[in-house]
Amino acid sequence: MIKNSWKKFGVVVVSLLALTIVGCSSASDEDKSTADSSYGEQMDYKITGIDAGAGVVQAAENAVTEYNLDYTVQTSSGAAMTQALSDAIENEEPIVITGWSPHWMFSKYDLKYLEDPKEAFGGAEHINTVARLGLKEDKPDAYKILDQFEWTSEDMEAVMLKINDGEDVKEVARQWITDNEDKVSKWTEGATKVDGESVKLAYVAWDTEIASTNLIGLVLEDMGYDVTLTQVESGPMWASIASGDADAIVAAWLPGTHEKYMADYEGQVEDLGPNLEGAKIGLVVPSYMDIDSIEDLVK
Ligand code: PBE
Repeated sequence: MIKNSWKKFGVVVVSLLALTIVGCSSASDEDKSTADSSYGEQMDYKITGIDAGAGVVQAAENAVTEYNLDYTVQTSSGAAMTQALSDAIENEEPIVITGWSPHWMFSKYDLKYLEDPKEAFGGAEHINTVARLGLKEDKPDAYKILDQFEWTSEDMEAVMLKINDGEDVKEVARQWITDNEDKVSKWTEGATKVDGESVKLAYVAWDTEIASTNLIGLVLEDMGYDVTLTQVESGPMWASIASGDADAIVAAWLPGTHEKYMADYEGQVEDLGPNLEGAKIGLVVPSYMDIDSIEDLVK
């Protein structure tokens, strides 16, 4: 209201009080640039994403279309994304990232998922172990261990946090195995130790998969396997179990995130079921941001 009356007043006295009017118009610009209306500008209309092959990036691109957002999804890597998040939080600046759980970032920072009424990011996810065809016959003990591998979001987050704190991945995995003998012994139950047979696991450098793949790799090593962990991109990871170049992955996010990969390789891989329940993907923002839903990004 004040703005309007000043505007009208300004029109009347424009020739006499030019300087005053200049002052007023800049004040009204300031009024406009509060809270959510300026978030888009401050973020350059960018959603900070990870690698292009990630399902969460694909889902974010779908969300941009479905919610008619004026944003682009900037691809980079998991490490670059969490660095951008940390920088933004340090300066209390707005940022929207392609997030997922479990993840150490929820313990380290005060964050929230943006509500997703159109379900562009799907619902509850689980992480499955998927093997190449024939692994059961070729390496029955490795197959058994991989098949019996399951843990919780809390387990995984604890491992992720320590790795993020800078501890050596192998040492963190070793410590977890020592502290969780009861769980690990269930994974190896009924499996016989081997003498240096090879097992190849493929994974992507997502923090979740760095944790799980290193952990199960070490369990297999303890059972006598000669384990190779190969870090690749998302597409090649899936291709490697279909071609038989890798024996297994513990990184299949289903039913939504890797739906397309799973469909592409139907009949060419063997799904051993969930190793973790209660996973989730979505757009994540610092809690100090004054928005709650993806729909709020439209403004
Ligand atoms: N993630 C972590 C992956 C799966 C594991 C959510 C970043 C993805 O989006 O494909």
